[in-house]
Amino acid sequence: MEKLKLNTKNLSAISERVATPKYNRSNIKTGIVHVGIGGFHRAHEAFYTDQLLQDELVKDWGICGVALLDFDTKIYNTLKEQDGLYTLIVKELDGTHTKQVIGSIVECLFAPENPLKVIEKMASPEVKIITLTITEGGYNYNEATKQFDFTNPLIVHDLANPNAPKTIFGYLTQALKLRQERGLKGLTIQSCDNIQGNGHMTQNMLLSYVAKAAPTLTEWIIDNVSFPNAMVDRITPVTSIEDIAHLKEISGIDDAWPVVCEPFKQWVIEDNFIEGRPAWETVGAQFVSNVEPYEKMKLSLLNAGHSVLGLLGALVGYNTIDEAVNNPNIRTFLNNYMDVEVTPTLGDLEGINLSDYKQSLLERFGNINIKDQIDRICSETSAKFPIFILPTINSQLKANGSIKLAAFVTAAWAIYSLGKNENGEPLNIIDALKTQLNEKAKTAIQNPTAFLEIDSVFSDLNTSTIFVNEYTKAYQDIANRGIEACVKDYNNDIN
Ligand code: CS2
Repeated sequence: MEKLKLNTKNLSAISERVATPKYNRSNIKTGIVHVGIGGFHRAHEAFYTDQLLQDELVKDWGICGVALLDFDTKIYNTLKEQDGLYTLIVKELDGTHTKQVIGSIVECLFAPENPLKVIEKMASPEVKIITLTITEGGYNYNEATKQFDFTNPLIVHDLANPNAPKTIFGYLTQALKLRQERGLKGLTIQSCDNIQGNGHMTQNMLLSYVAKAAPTLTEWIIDNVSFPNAMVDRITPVTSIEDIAHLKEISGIDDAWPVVCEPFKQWVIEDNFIEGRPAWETVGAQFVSNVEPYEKMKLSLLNAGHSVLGLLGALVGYNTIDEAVNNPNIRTFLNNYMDVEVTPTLGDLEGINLSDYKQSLLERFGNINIKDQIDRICSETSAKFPIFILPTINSQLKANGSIKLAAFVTAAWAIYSLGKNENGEPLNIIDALKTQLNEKAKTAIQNPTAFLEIDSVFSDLNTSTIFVNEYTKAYQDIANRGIEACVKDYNNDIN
């Protein structure tokens, strides 16, 4: 089969092999600027929007994808080369692949190359929404101080160089300033990151920055910009070399960076869009007035569940999440964690059957076709832990509930941070705090609580005697007997 490079020119030939956009992309206006064009955005929002654009009446909601960091050069160059097109490969439970070319990213910008172009785009009148996937750590929130971190050197840089910013806060502030100066309308800034109250977080962090960078803008933002909260969900592993080769081999499509994901998808959004929004509900998103319970459920069951499987599985020597969840002892441990420690913290979840939800998570985690990388799941645990696991521990401590299993996972993380699994093989740790975590982990060999001293992660958790005792016991136990033997005992204790 002739290999076709993915680009606009070849699209009609490609449409004979896989589904392609039915709409004329050159007629679509940019209504959304999206920052962070990694796999998740392309499997989720860009997918929903592509579905929406199939309706010939919808023309105003094309996406301009912005690559914010130097690190994003590769994805920017790839998308530019491919005219914003990429293949989405859904790995179904039965092992088949559903492929389609997504066309909703109609333009792309590389912020480090031309910051003013990005600011102008965000300030342009046709843009009504700026969406973000900038990762949990990207919000610059410090768990210890519960405030915006002004000590971050990139923030110091942005305050001194407003026209050549490096962070999202610098960009948003300049763009909103232009909108205000030009008498334009405001817009919606919508986070698509895994954070409880992600809209509130975005608003609070932006307003903290603006109070220093452009204080006269504060009132205008309060009156003219909305920040909906949202729960986003679709498991999107890192694309592998094999995925790229397979697409080329089977479908003859030469796509330098396709996206692979699971079939499941969910997007629950607070309906709070000050300048209008796409009718994403027509393609499966849910608009609700209060998204908080959905977010809490997803973060503390799915995302925390991932961390449990990732940290325990990494120590045992597994590479993928399905291997970890298909180990019956680890699976039972996760089940117990969800039932005994998380469920009591969730409160009332109207309209949701929690046991079905938990069951569906086990199935999704166990999808052997996905091969979601444990390295991906454990990456940036220092930013994930305060969002995915700490709230459960805090609620349980307050209610005198069990925190034993969460303490065990924390201890596993401390041992993981030493950098080797239980077979003595090196772990590929990816974390902004990697050095600090490793130093504390080494001290923890003698004094386990040293690990809990990283207050930007644990806040004041080390002042809870109950937690510290359970954690120390778990630490010593794992260090002496290994994960699997301990997990079995923990499971027996509960059952
Ligand atoms: C994962 C998420 O990063 C993580 O630790 O839990 O990326 C997860 O796959 C997505 O949130 C699924 O919606």
